[in-house]
Amino acid sequence: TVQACLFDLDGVIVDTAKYHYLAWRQLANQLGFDLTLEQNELLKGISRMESLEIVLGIGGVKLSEEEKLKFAAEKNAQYLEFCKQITPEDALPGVRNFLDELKADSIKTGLGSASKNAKTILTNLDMLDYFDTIVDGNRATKGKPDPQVFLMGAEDLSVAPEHCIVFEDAVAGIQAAKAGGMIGVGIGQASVLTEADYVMPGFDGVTVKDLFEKLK
Ligand code: B16
Ligand code: MG
Repeated sequence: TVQACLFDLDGVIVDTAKYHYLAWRQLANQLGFDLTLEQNELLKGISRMESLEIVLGIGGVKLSEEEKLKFAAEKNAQYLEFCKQITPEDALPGVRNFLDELKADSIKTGLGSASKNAKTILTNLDMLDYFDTIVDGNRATKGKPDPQVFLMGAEDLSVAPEHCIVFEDAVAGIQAAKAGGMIGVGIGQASVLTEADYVMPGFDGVTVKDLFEKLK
């Protein structure tokens, strides 16, 4: 039986992936190369500094530690600038309703995000109090695919991992869920999220009852 649902933020609750991409691409361009949408897939669910390493690897650019911190801060400032336009309307279709249904069914909810900006974004969405616990990039020390972020969430909620569903749009996030012994529901394409237990394009029209039936 499912006792808790843990949600990734970027790409599951809100489409901030496009802002991350724009900000990383701007940085890449500044360093003299381009970043494709396909390459951006590699950055989903990955921490800021690890993402920077991947981006620099793509461009074959070597920087000092000091420069890396400077560019990461610049990327984040640019990202936050884009995020200012996020309003409650930007929650992805069906997500709010799904969370309401979970609450009505007394199923606990948590956020498990690699982002250090998670609370800012949830505040812009006016969704901070939709979650019984929030584990973000400020609390977790290990990035996905390490299960830490989700295990901390399950522990906060006092629910055993096998009774948790994780909703994730990133390959690394599904790997984290599975490594933690949880059910991994992919948000996106089955051809990309091959390790997920079940994949759906989003929450639009999805009811808790129907989904739980499908996972049996
Ligand atoms: P920040 P999630 C992740 O969030 C993003 O998918 C990933 O692209 C980003 O690099 C990471 O957060 C860190 O974000 O720079 O805001 O701390 O998908 O785990 O909610
Ligand atoms: Mg994500």
